[in-house]
Amino acid sequence: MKITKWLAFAAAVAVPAAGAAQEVTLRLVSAFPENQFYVKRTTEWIEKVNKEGKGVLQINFIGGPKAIPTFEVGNAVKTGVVDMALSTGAFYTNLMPEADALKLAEVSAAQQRKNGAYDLINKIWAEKANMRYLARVVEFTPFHLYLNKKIDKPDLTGLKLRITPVYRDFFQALGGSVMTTAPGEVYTALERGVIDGYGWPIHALFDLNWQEKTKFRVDPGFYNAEVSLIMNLDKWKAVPAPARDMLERQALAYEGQNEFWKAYNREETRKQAQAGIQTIAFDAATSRAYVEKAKEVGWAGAVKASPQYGAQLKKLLAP
Ligand code: 173
Repeated sequence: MKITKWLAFAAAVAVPAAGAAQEVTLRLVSAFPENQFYVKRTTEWIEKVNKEGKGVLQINFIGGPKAIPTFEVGNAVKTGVVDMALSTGAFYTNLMPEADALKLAEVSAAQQRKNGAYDLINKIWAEKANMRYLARVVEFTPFHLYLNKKIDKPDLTGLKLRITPVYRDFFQALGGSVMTTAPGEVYTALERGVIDGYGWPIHALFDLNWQEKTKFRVDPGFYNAEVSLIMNLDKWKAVPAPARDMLERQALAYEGQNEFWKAYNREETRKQAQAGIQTIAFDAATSRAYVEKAKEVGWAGAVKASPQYGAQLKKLLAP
């Protein structure tokens, strides 16, 4: 062997032997805009992972929808263009309709890990989207209908509403016309008067300044907003065990913070009132029927879209 060749060979084998090459770096994108609080929470989590994961696991935050558009993030994870994402299922129903069913969960993420829902989710996510579902980092958070026109009953006839798949069946069942947009396009749609309202969680209005363009919130809320960390399944399998264990532990710890949302949501509700957003409330019977309708059309849609898994998901997520 020539000396130069030998040196190259020695360098190639020496690196793994020294252990340095075992550190794994994963690339993560957010399907939500970078100025959203979800992203701040996630980048703080990443900082913690990177501090504790030196030599084992590092996560590299690539960016938000400017890097990969909201509704393309799921496919980017599926195909391995990126390793991980922060997203909600509604943004990747193009890959599998089941993704949107997580909004219908009535049991907590912690309970889902115990009752088999988490395992079922991982079976479906692996089979249909080549994904590992790591952790749910938003829950205990209802969605609401926000409006700029007043209504006095749950009739959305004549109203044009911005949606994602989360709200489609429900708002249409109430007579509304709908158009799908990513969160990043809502402000402009409100400003131009293209829409009369939109679906959104009780929180995170202020992140995107929508309070400036919003007159009413309809109460009560419905469903259970879901935002999760997902990962490319091939990458998940390829990562060395120490890094994978650490990732699993750190993701679980992030999910374990979800109680946080309860107090945060109370505070956001108060801030909305302070910002002049008026509430539209129905009487008790109408409110009950409104929430029941949301649930009924939600599950009907989920079961219709997935004859294979819809009923199983319902049994474990909303027993
Ligand atoms: O309205 C949305 O963009 C949406 O579907 C969603 C889902 C979870 C959290 C926040 C928004």
